[in-house]
Amino acid sequence: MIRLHHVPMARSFRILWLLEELGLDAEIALYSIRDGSLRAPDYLGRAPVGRVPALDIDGISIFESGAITQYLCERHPEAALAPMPGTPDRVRFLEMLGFAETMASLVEQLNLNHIFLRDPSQASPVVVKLNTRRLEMTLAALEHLLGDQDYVLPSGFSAADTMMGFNMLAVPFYAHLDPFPAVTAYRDRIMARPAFQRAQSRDGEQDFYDRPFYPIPGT
Ligand SMILES: N[C@@H](CCC(=O)N[C@@H](CS)C(=O)NCC(=O)O)C(=O)O
Repeated sequence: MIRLHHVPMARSFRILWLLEELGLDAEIALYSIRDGSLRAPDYLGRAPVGRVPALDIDGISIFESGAITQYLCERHPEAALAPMPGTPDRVRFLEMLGFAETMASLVEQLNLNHIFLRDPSQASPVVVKLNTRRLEMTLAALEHLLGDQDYVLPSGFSAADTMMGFNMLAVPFYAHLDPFPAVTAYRDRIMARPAFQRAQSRDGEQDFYDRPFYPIPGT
């Protein structure tokens, strides 16, 4: 049995969705970022810094969403969700796995400042502004990369999109998408995929965002 260690609306959604795209049955072990369960010794044995996702599969446990994504693509070459080494889209695919994390790490900084600080007055408006602007830069880059493509690779849907997909859920809490029409259309397109919708129906209730948008303090 495959088991996904998951927090609703977190990077583990990438894997939840990819498993659906691959038609793989998986059990979900649910955690919360707030209750300390990710720091339990048993969980740290799977994911050494207590983050999700981790995936139990084939008698091993894997952490890091990019590594899990590559492993699942290699395990299921028939699904053709990753261009193979030596094929034209391979470099772009690898870039996008990393770029999805560049974007997600900016969301993470904003989560820390806006949501997870115990004393919200400790949030730094300068750091929030800087990270928001850097996040907008990643959106501008994605807008340019997409151009008139449907997905991040010219050849069509791939596991680079399941990596980027979680970002499309989280980014709108901190950056407006209106200036980025290709990104907006991309977000609508991925959310319309049946596998995305099945993943969303299994995602669970998130317990951190409590409003639709978090502006830079003082703006
Ligand atoms: N680079 C890692 C990042 C994983 C990560 O930071 N996950 C967040 C949720 S989106 C987490 O588990 N945070 C818990 C914590 O920081 O305590 C990956 O892509 O798997």
